Amino acid sequence: MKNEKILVTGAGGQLGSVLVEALKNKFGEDAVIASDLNPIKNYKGIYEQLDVTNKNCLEYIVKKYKVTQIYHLAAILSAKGEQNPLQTWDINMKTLFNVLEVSVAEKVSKVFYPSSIAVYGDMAPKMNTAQSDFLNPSTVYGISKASGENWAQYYFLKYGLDVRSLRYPGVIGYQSLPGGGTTDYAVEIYHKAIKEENFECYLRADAMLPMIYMEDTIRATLELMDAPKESISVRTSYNLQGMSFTPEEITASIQKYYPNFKVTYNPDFRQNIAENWPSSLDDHQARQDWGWQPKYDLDAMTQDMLKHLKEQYNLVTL
Ligand code: AKB
Repeated sequence: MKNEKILVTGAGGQLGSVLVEALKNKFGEDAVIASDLNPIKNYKGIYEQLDVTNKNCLEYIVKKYKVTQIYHLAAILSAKGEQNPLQTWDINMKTLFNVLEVSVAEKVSKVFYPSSIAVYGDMAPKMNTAQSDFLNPSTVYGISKASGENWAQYYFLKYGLDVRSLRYPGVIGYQSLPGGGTTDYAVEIYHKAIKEENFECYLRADAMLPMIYMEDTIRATLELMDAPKESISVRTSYNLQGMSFTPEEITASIQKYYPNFKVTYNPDFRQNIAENWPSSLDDHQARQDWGWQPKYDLDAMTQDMLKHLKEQYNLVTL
């Protein structure tokens, strides 16, 4: 294995905080530079405070560590993004352009750029939405991701920059809390169940969305980044499906362990966002090109989430 130096932006976030640990396990402590806008509480390892909208700072860090790979996770997500659309566009695009430009200039060998199911809108079929289905995103986050994917492809075609990307569904994990997304309810609901509190869901009971367990998410990301360059046929972003469920179905899955757990429904603006997203994705291209195969379905995820959250909350394990 070549001597990699891997910069992760947004390393304090829901996915970043888990990904940096996986990268450290794979490449070694000294190979990973975690960066975030804010200090990461209790982080052990190399850390740099970094505002990725500042190109000079990014360039300084890339040069300082002779960075060979960047995982660019810093972004404003779907629900939070709607509070200030122009600022969201600005931040999401500026950070991406800085990463792409600095990567070309400093000969970074691989870049990971997360996209999202939010790239789809009401013109795409709901079920088994295909890789190539029409993209008419309804949120500024979705617009920035749809544009970002195409810019990623542009930098690959024009400069040969090896940018790879996944369209993440809602990510669910016990290790960290999400922030600002439409799919966040599917993490919060487990915490409420464990604490034996009721949960008020901001989506409708039947709002089916594609989701994925954290362990599968991390594995998919590393498998994509490990795949031989020749096998990557999609240079915009790969559809990635883990599982699909509604709030009603995740509740039923939790109630197998917590029969008294109660959920009420009070849909807000996030329901409109969810309505424009696919219910499930066709990810055969990822399966075909680099062997993608999810391991967790809803019940397997519930069992694992509850087991780990119980440990975190110091309760008796399942
Ligand atoms: C969000 O809800 O905004 C994200 C996503 C699906 O990209 N979790």
